[in-house]
Amino acid sequence: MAIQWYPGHMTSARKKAAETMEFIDVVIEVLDARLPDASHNPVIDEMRLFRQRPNLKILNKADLADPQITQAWLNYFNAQPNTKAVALSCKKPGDAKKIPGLCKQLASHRGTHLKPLRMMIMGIPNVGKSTLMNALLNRRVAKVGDEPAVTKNQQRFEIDPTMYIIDTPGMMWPKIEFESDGFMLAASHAIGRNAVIDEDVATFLANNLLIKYPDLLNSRYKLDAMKLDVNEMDGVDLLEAIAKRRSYKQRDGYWDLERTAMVFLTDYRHGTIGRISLETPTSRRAMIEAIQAKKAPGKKATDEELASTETQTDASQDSTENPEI
Ligand SMILES: Nc1nc2c(ncn2[C@@H]2O[C@H](COP(=O)(O)OP(=O)(O)OP(=O)(O)O)[C@@H](O)[C@H]2O)c(=O)[nH]1
Ligand SMILES: [Mg+2]
Repeated sequence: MAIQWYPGHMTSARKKAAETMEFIDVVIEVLDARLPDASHNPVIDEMRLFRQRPNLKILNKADLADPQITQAWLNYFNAQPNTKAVALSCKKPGDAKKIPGLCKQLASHRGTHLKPLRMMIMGIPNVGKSTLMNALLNRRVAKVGDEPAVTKNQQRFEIDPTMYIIDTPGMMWPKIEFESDGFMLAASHAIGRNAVIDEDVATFLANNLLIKYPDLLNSRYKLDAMKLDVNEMDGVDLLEAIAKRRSYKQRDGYWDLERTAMVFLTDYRHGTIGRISLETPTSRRAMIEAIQAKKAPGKKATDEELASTETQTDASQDSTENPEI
């Protein structure tokens, strides 16, 4: 079933962001470097384009993403008009410091005492917007936390007398179009836990990583030592193997897959499995084209068919050599 999450405070956050858009010069859109397009909120583009504001895209949490794939995404975004893209890790002191300079390049008419540069940080929940804000200001002005929807209100801060910056609450959009996007967002913890079943999300992630990063899984969970062949396993097999290795059993004797799912998701979220990207520009394009072809007039696909297209496209993409990375 498709994942959707649009809590009430996001409607007012959206309204407020649209109002503020009139009075800012550059939108700093924070994306998750592991899933840059799936973590892009289309509503932000609608607001930004309506006011014709330029865009600095930050591929944040780059320390957790596959570096070659991140480079492919930077090339992709930097080819877009009125847009600059950089990859960084807000946790590395100094990484965020290049942002004001880049914003100034996008709005060169601003940045004086009389006309300060006005920047607004936007993005989906839990991508690191407030962490970025704190890094830019060198002090802890905004609350951060490893769960979605920590920030509930806009906050404005002066970096120096020639520029200021606004932090905003993480925003989702009312309908996530592709089922696999919902799962990627949930795996990366951009979606509240009340909207998902952890075991389903972990199974999706496990299936995805078995195709793309079998060696990382092998070394993290010592599958070889358990005489398991990573190429012969599916997501549920992997979760069961982890449960077995850690002796996570329920009282009734079955493997505790709920606990295992949380452990596996936490490993991915903290980068303990390794540096992982869930999509590439090529896999993204192929997935969308395949779904559009199935939706074409005269060919009415079922939800199950569409869902399987999303997974298969990723599989075929990553089983061949990717010319972009
Ligand atoms: N590994 C890593 N973790 C990061 C990075 N930036 C932020 N985080 C972590 O991501 C989590 C979310 O950070 P926040 O700054 O609260 O995210 P936010 O986008 O403001 O979230 P909301 O206010 O809920 O929308 C925290 O646990 C941060 O420590 C990064 O570059 N790398
Ligand atoms: Mg925040």
